[in-house]
Amino acid sequence: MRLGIIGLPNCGKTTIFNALTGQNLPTESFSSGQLEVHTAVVNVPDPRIDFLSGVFKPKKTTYATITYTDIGGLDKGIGQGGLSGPMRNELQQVDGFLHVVRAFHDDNVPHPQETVDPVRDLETIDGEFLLVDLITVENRLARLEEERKKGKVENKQQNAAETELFERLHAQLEAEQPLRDLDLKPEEIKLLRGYGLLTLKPVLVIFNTGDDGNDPTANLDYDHQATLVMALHGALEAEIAQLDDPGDMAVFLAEYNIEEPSRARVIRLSYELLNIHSFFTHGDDEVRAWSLRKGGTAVEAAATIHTDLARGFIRAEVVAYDDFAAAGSINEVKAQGKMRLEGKEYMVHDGDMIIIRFNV
Ligand SMILES: Nc1nc2c(ncn2[C@@H]2O[C@H](COP(=O)(O)OP(=O)(O)OP(=O)(O)O)[C@@H](O)[C@H]2O)c(=O)[nH]1
Ligand SMILES: [Mg+2]
Repeated sequence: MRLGIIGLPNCGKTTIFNALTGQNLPTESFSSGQLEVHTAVVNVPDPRIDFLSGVFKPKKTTYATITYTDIGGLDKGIGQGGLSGPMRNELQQVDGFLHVVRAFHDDNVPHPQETVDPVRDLETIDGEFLLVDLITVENRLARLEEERKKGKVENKQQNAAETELFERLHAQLEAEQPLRDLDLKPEEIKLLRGYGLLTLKPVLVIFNTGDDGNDPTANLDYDHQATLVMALHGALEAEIAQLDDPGDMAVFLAEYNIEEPSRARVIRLSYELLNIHSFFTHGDDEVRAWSLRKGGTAVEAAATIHTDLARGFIRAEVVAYDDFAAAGSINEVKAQGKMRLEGKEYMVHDGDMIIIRFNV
């Protein structure tokens, strides 16, 4: 799963990308207005995997991952036809957004709108995305109508259903509300997948407060579905990410009175935002966390590991992580009768330890 880091010029996207990924990309204070993309994969920290790795002592330990893409070059005006093809591609391909909003004051860092105003900036990008989606929806409606007029409609029912759906989207966008606030049915979401609608994607809003003592999330009126909000100190977090030595890190955190770096929290919220959770596989070779959509079944879990496992699925042997951690070993868990045999349709829970029995 991939999250795109977006925001107005100079809000701190690359700084936060560095903080999340431990990279050290330059963050000069200038904005070329050109599309510039950087991608990195990060491990999702999970103490349960650390514990399992300690027990099984595998050759390899693999965490779940999230990919972050720093998408530079967005600015006011893209909704008025200013969105380039390559930029559109980048935005459409991600599974969700990390929307960085500048909330720090620093006279050395120019602001494209002159003043620092987080709520205005948040609404600026939101407004641009609404416009981009509006154009997409209007184009589709026009196409549907054209097909009807020309009598080219192969499936009248489908044309009518799609027209009804796109009219609903249109009304929502005209009311300046994001599409993710509509309660769409799974089949409608599936139908819309190919259109790359931006306001349908989940968003984690991150206010970059710098060293300012304010908390812009305190009185924020921003209530949307599939939307999370947090604040962090961008530059500070990027510095922390450059410290390899745990001792240095402890000193640094104490000096700035920070309990825990925000990195882990951002990654955790990213994971939550994407509506996925983890199941585990274990063995002498590898202890591994896998991501699965919430509500996913045992056979989907099998398919995540390998298509052969799904094709030849016989059953899943499942142990809840908490039961395992309490028992301390697989033998003890079995003795306690806490290993379950489950079929294809079993709904996987977060932290399930799974062995797939299969035959191909
Ligand atoms: N004072 C302060 N400056 C910051 C903070 N975070 C970022 N900056 C500065 O803001 C400027 C822009 O930061 P970037 O991370 O490059 O911002 P960006 O959004 O990637 O910018 P573009 O890619 O050019 O749109 C740099 O000079 C950073 O050093 C912060 O927390 N406090
Ligand atoms: Mg940048």
